Amino acid sequence: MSIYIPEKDWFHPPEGAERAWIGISLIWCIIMFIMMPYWHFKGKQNSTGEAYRVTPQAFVERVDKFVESYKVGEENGIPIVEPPPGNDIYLLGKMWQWYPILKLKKGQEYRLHISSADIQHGFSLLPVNMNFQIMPGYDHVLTITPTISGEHQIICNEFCGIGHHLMTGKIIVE
Ligand SMILES: [Cu+2]
Repeated sequence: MSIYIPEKDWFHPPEGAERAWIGISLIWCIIMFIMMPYWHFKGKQNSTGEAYRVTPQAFVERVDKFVESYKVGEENGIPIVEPPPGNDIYLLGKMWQWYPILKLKKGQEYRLHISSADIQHGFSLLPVNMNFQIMPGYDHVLTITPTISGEHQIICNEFCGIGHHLMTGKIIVE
């Protein structure tokens, strides 16, 4: 709220430093705008947004069938699953674990289906800074080719309740 009535011709076009800063911020906005689609393709960290509707129950059934078919071991009660390369593979987020542990072959392509059995979770693969929102009701599909062998930790980066900090998982690449 102004105390004084503005003079009649109150508008003066920006000049000097003000003009320069408007120009700089505008150019930066345009760079950021171009970077978004550019990095989507060049950065190789973003999914193309391939997702399908699926009920949580139906997804859990698929995961159970997948685990039953390719289970090779167990760690702390969580099955280790080694599917043949090229296959559809499944990962379920639920309060509060990532299920099951996936054992994959380096350099082979897989179709990774991720979904949640209950509420929203955040799939975060370390240390390669890949982050995806995992929603119940959506089968989020990522076409992946593991390039780094070793054990990769998955954490949940979307607060999902009292056990959120315990919600870790694992992908083994060999
Ligand atoms: Cu969480």
